[in-house]
Amino acid sequence: MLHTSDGITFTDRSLIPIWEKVRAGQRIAPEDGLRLFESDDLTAIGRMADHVARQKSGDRVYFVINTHINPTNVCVLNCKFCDYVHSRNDVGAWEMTVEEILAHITPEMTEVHIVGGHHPDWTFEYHENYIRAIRDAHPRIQIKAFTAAEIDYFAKRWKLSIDEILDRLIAAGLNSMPGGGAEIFSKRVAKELRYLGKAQSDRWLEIHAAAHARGIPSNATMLYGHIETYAERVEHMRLLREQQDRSGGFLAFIPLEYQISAEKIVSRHASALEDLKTIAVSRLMLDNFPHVKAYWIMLQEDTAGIALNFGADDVDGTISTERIAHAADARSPVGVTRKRLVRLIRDAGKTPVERDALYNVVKVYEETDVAAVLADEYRPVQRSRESPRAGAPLAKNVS
Ligand code: V47
Repeated sequence: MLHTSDGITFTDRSLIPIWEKVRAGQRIAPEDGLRLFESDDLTAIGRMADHVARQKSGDRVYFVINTHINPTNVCVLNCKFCDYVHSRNDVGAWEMTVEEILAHITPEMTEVHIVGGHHPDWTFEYHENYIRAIRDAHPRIQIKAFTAAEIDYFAKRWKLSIDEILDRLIAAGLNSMPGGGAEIFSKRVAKELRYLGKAQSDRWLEIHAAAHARGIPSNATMLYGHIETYAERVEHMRLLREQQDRSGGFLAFIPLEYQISAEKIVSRHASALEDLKTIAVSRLMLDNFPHVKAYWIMLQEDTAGIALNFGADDVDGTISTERIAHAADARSPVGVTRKRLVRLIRDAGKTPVERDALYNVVKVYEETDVAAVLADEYRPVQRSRESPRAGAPLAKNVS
């Protein structure tokens, strides 16, 4: 039997009290989050999440012209879900020089996202140096670098405090931090998937809080679609929501769909329905997060497009050369063009908005701009006078 409540038709009437809270702008409880995950009424859950996303962002969906740089894949860890890591002497291990890192950046980019392995021999000064080199070469680009897991590793490896690490990185040019390394905040899962050696929830949250206290905003991720339970996903969101109440610096939440790694923790990817539900429940649980990202690299573009009507208001960016998901089973391209993202957002019935790493608006794409982009006639405003660096991206974007 169908039940209609203020514009939403429910097949699962147990969701109506949750909708009443959402409509009234009240916070939903962890039990509500669990109820949503356990329900099959995906359409109603999506409509509720879209209501929240529209309240926060209207019909805007954000994207950024960016690149992901992974300076090294040498890593002391051996997480079961990760195919990216290598030992130093493995075939396929890489270690970029500062010049190689700089060669990935073009003047049109407003964000550079940097995440790497926990390299045992790279000194903290080396990391500091390439951040400073990027800042010197590209004074206006926003540098989003180092997960809390990497910062924790620098602290342990080089016996530095979190405060000193953050202060030195900020002095070198850091603007914000990515949300990786959180995985699922659960000791049980950490043990089974061999990431107990990485910053666990308290430490991960402490590092983000320290960044927020310095005016450095950050993101938060959640790796799902492996052995975690719905209750563990909800607990992960609860911890993030409470941290956001305390420190307030999270910009976006990004659910990361597990890409099948060599160890095949599960044999199939999460279904598109599961992806959409996860996006929608995050939007409903994380009432104090400004944005939820549909990360097209891991969701695939089709699902990411649908997610824009299930609570997501961001698709990340052009990315240029993604390597972490593509070390595993990612079926998406390694990067895409502005045109492709504008089309993805427009096809979802939303307004594309180009942003920088801090969500400052670079450009709202009105109808005429969308038409120009799709006709290959759009010319972006040159943001700076920096001359292009030598070298080319490692792989071509898909247009
Ligand atoms: O920390 C590793 C995860 C993360 C796999 O903050 C995997 O804007 C799925 O954090 N399947 C890196 N995930 C990516 C990341 C990220 C991406 C986009 C935007 C932002 C942001 C952050 O990827 C790692 C780890 O949690 N990961 N292996 C895998 N097989």
